[in-house]
Amino acid sequence: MKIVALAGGIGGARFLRGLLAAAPEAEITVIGNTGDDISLFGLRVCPDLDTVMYTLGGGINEEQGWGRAEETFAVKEELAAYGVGPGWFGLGDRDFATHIVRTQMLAAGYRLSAVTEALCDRWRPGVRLLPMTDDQVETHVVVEDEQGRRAIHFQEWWVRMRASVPALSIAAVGAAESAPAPGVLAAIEAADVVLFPPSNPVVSIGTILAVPGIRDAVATKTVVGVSPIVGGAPVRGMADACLTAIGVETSARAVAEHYGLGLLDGWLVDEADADVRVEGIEVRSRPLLMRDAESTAAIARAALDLAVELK
Ligand code: GDP
Ligand code: FO1
Ligand code: CA
Repeated sequence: MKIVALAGGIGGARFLRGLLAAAPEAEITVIGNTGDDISLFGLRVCPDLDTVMYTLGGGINEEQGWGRAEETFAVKEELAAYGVGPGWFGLGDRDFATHIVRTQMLAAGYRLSAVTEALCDRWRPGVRLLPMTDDQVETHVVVEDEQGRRAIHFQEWWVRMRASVPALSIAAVGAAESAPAPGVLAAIEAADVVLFPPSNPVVSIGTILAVPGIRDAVATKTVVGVSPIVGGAPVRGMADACLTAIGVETSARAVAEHYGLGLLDGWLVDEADADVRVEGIEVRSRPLLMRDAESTAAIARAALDLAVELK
């Protein structure tokens, strides 16, 4: 069985670990969000690709959900001693090595997809990990505070401000002019089913779908999604602030309606949302908290079973 999954960071990565356990024989291609990518200290950082790579490759900081296990911060401290920021983005020493390798390869002319493949040669994530595009796409957020109205990088809004200032709008800058990375459309075409893990519907899945060609390709497939919203709130993070910015209510039903009939065939919601109905979409309720390996594999199994049933 060939499975394509779109994925953001933590929610996507944890679901994928469950999917690998639930379907060890499957050929899984992951299309990763690169809208969160940022250049810091001259280095290209790809948080969502790295979160998937480290999580599936056994190098993730499990408690935090991002960054490396057994991390140290000597470089960050030395930069701070020079007064060189930003200090609000926590890059660790081990993680820095990934960004150095990536930046060096990009500077040598390799595309991000080739760089990601090279990094995965070390981490062996057990899936084929493709960036959504090799072109630069960056999510920016328009905010207004005492400094006036301005657009800032998504990471500044999310990590530095903790989304404490409302997003007036969210834009995937460069998305409209981008093209899917090599292999992306072919993988979708060849897929038996497409899964949406419980990733952020706006800045993870939404950004991937904004790359021209990807939404249309996905729409031709049997697609099953897992709700990141449980009982009217995100399980973790501030996805509610992103949904509010695009005028979508923070509920499992509203997210399914936002993806829409043309895209989604099946939708898994938590048992807390068992009463959710969405016209034209097959909704099933299951415990959706990824507490451990077993509960996460059960969620992935349920998503896959529903997709095969709807095919
Ligand atoms: P990010 O890029 O690190 O923000 O990660 P993703 O976009 O892949 O996923 C973020 C989403 O995962 C958040 O909106 C959370 O609500 C959701 N999430 C995290 N843990 C769980 C869980 O155990 N169950 C469900 N259903 N959603 C989860
Ligand atoms: N998230 C934080 O909340 N604080 C950080 O300092 C931080 C650093 C960081 C470094 C590398 C990386 O790959 C991810 C990192 N993240 C950090 C997570 C991440 O940037 C965000 O949670 C996601 O991009 C939001 O989707
Ligand atoms: Ca992300």
